[in-house]
Amino acid sequence: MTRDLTIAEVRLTPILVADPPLLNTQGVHQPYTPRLIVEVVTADGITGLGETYGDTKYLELARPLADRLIGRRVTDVNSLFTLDLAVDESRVEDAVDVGGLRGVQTADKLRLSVLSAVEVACLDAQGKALGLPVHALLGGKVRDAVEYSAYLFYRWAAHPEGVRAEADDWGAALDPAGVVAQARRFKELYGFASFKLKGGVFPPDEEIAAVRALAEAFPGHPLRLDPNGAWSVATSLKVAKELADVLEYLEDPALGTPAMAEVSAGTDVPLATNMCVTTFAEIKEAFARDAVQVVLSDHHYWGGLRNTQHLAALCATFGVGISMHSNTHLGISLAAMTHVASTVPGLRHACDSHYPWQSEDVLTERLACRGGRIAVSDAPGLGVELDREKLAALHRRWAEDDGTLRDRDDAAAMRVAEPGWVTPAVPRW
Ligand code: GKR
Ligand code: MG
Repeated sequence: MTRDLTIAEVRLTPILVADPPLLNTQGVHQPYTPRLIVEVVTADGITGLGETYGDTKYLELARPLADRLIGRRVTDVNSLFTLDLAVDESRVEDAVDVGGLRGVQTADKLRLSVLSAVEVACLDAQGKALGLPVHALLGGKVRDAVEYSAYLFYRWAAHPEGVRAEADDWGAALDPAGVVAQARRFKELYGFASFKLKGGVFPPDEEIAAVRALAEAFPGHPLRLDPNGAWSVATSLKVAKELADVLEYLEDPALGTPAMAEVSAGTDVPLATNMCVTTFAEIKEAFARDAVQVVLSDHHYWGGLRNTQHLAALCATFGVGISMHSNTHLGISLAAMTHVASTVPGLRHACDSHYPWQSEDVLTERLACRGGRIAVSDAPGLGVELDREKLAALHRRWAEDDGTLRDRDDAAAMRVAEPGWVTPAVPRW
């Protein structure tokens, strides 16, 4: 049967998703974080799903794009990236100056972050139309399950008093014992074998002690520490020296390629990044200077699943490792990450995912992680199903918000507890 794969409708649903009080160098997560769910519906009534960042600047770009997708075919993925999308430049802050957590912000990266959700939705729709999983559309999986790492955070037991938030029973983790307890629970629940600690929160000696405690509790398990560029070169080298025997890699110890290159020259501990190599334009200098040994791709800002494969090929060519970065995301993105990760031959490091921290989702069934792995779905498309009631409830929360939570701002969330808080200058230590 010939299918009509013309896009007849595009639905954009901004939502607010519960997020625990996870700490990072800029502040603390808001009680609710914005995401955008994209549905691309074909003339035949097949719906493809995509997901991306949901802050206002992404929405402003997604809305006019949605109109321009009508009449195109879900198979026309390459030409999506030739669409001329006008970005309001005032929305593109220089994140390096404010110590941003996901590297430089450019108009192009903003465009790619929105287009990636459309690309994923188109691939989901194609897969459903053809009866093929997304990994098959990407050339086929080379593994049946993708390994993920536990993503440990320093955290408070609850958001500040008086703030509307969803409660959880994880308790506080503000010292080595708390971090180890969190890691044990993650291992019990999901079987994770490697552990990443989000650092840059406490003075480096305290974070070194936490990683040491993890190494004692989980001997031989790969460990990572990621202060999001909060340290100077000297501090980075000191931490690398003290943890050299237990670290799988150190992630973005210092900010930017020149500083990372200096750190890299002074240590044998591999350096990973989701901050200094976040666009194709940044690869040449970083690889030429041997500033990073592992690139953590985020299919949202790299521009989708096929761009992630291109990135993986470049990394393989230059002998640089690849794995996946994660930011607060739901099951649609986790499914997309798992499909693309399953197709990358040289994936040798467990991928990151915040997903276990997200108690809410828009799917009928959450993705299951067993033995630290997520099975690669062979069902048509992404292999996930939208739960419309859940989507509507999370959208209602977004619609009822007075605007304070629609743009993620970890420093503003921190000011609720510490009124004088400003985003720390980098390097912080
Ligand atoms: O959500 O607090 C956080 C993380 O710090 C996140 O924003 C980073 O982008 O997880 C990310 C990372 O690996 O740097
Ligand atoms: Mg990172």
